[in-house]
Amino acid sequence: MSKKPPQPEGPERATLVSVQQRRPSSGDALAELEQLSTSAGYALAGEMSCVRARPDAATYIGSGKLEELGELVSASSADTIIFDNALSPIQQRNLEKALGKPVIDRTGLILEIFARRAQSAEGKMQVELARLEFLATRLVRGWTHLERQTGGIGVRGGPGEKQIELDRRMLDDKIKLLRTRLGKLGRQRMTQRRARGRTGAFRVALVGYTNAGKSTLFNALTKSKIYAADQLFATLDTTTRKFYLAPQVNATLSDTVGFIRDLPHTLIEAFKATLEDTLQADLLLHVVDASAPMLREQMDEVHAVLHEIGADDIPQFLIFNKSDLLPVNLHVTNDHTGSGDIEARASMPRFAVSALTGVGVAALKNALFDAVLADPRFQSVSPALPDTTQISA
Ligand SMILES: Nc1nc2c(ncn2[C@@H]2O[C@H](COP(=O)(O)OP(=O)(O)OP(=O)(O)O)[C@@H](O)[C@H]2O)c(=O)[nH]1
Ligand SMILES: [Mg+2]
Repeated sequence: MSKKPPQPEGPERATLVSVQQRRPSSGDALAELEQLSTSAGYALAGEMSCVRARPDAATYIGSGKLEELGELVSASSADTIIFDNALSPIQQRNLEKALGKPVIDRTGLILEIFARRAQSAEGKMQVELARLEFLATRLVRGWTHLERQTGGIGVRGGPGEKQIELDRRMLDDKIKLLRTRLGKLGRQRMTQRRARGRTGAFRVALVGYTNAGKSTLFNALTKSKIYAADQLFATLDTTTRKFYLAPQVNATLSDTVGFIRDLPHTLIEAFKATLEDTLQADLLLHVVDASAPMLREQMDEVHAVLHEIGADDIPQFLIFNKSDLLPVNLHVTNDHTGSGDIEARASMPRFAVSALTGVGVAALKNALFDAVLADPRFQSVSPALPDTTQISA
């Protein structure tokens, strides 16, 4: 029996692969994959991007590129290969066999990050549910991560049908159990939500692409110190705090998990309950990283997820954050509508802010106060401007 080679010190090294259907306009697909990989704790060991109109059924990239990738992997002594594209179980297996290393795809990578970041019991259960559901789709054709544990990579033939049946039953049972537990938590939250509803707070929720600066803005608005960092999915669990707008106004602000292109559907499903809870808001602050090259695509993605969870009819402010990174003469509110339902978005109030430096935050608070005044529940609130000395204190 061969001995396992000694584990290399430091983080696992990953070679990144991105396949585009058409010639890419920029290297942004790889840039985001880099961010995802480092957020999951990988060190980067080489990158490869290529154009392919149709994925190869067996290996996604085709034999010529696979050979090239093999050379790159051994030259850069990578431990893992990460694909930006969704791989079928058979493609993943063939690639692993050819490269002799674990291969993961974008969905697997995002699930890894979520698994690392989940803090609350509910968050952990949601991620586990998403992971098991993803795994269940991989049980087709007799290859699973479970097989890796029992048989190992490269063992000829898959596990017998009986084994697959057992694995599937085990997975199904676990999935059912998690769903029941999450359902119970959801009902508890519903009760809490009703209780909160009676208190009549004006509820504001932050939404946006991951890394847009939601948590930083949350801290700026509520004078809190929740975790904000230059990594994707720094926030997984929702945080809700009261925040000050004016003496008679009871307002709450919620920070939520960020969105990303091709967010695995199992994750949206798993997080739906928490998101739905948060998105019972009176107003959404859609935080956009105004300095992001893919800003339009990111905004479109957020609108798509909001639509999917049925939150696209909640009034929305567009917050163009990180204005400090933009050239001073660029007027952020011009040409920042995004594509898609432009008409709906054109009417959304928009603000340029820097959550980091505080520029524009007071103006945003004023607008929030106006939004509260426009709400029939707060008709008795005096329409004086909020106490700005309090705000900047
Ligand atoms: N220059 C600049 N950086 C900012 C600003 N706001 C946030 N950042 C930085 O952007 C990075 C991401 O900020 P977060 O607040 O964690 O972003 P988030 O939207 O909560 O991200 P996730 O929770 O990962 O989805 C951090 O490094 C922040 O310091 C800003 O106005 N200007
Ligand atoms: Mg955050």
